[in-house]
Amino acid sequence: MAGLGAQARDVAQDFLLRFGRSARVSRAPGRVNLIGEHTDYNDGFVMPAALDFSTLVAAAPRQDRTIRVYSLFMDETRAFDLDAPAPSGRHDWSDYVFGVAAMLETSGLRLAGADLVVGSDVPLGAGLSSSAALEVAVAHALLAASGLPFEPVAAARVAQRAENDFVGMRCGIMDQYIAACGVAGNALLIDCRSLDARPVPIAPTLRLVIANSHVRHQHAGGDYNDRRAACEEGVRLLRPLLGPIAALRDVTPADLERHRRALPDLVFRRCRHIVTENARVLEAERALKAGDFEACGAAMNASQRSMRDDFAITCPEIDFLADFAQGLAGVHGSRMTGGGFGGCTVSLVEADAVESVGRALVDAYRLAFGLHAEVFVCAPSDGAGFVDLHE
Ligand code: GAF
Repeated sequence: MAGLGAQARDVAQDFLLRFGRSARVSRAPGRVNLIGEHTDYNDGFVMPAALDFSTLVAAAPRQDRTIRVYSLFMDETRAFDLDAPAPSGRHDWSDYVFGVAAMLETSGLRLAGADLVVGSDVPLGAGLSSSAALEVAVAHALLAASGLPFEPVAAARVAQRAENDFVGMRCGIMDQYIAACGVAGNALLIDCRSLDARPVPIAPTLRLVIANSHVRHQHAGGDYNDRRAACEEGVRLLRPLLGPIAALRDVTPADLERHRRALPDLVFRRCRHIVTENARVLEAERALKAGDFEACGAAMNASQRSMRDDFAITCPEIDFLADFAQGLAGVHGSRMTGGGFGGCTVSLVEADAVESVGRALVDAYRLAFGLHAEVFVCAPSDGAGFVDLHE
């Protein structure tokens, strides 16, 4: 992988050749979630880290109100008129760009037109949040081109709205939040209700090892929204029994067990994943801060079982990678990361075991499925900002 400065110079150089003037380069990272899956849209807790893979957007203002964007990956250009915005996306990669422009405008800001060139090394469709990285990098670039300040939490909310209302994916706030607010060397414990966050240092002796199953996740296609609907159904059925609860965040595991018979079994199990996962996120934070890596790993392993058995968002390839990693020396815990139905696992690994763990995962996965698992180590990075072209 080329360094960030070199990648940014490539994107800026393409911009110069294509549009005949110079540009500044904005960046936003993909993410890996250590624990807390599908809890974000239930007002709960999550603990992601920003990746050192990122999306870069070279941008400069135009005199009119057109947004013109070229994607290096797609080798395509698209344009959008800020004065005649489409109400929703058209199932195109540019939806993530124009959705953000449209939502920045509906939030009351007036944008300048801009030319953009987009490049990225965030793996696509791997559950590492390439779409949030694009949205937040575009928000940063468009605000800068308009001379407006980038306020990270507000930008994350706008980017989430772009995905909910323009793209049509009912995601929570986690991915956009960590892309905007990540802190190098740390995971973030995010309270998705208050939108407060606190850094959780990743000890220097630990590594976050990601294994890409290369099974593509399909959650834009409806499974994700189905899980969300089951959680909402649980809240609707529990409200008469528990009083004015707003979300599953307000339900304890004991509450849920007490009223188990008031819920269809499937809804009960979906809700059980969420209420127990919230508790596991807080336990994992406590354990990481106390240096109790065994306990953090145990919470991750329990999360994997809950995603498999109660929330039903894993798949055989992912279950294999997580189970296999859990049995290896030097691995504290392992689980699927992200929305589900494929994608990647994340393992908490002792630094000196990283190489043997990576090799063992690749070999075992090839033997079991005939597939190559790409394994990489994540260095938790900062959230969105400009890239210094001289770095
Ligand atoms: C996807 C969504 F975009 C997030 O909001 C979150 O719900 C995640 O799946 C599951 O934890 O990445």
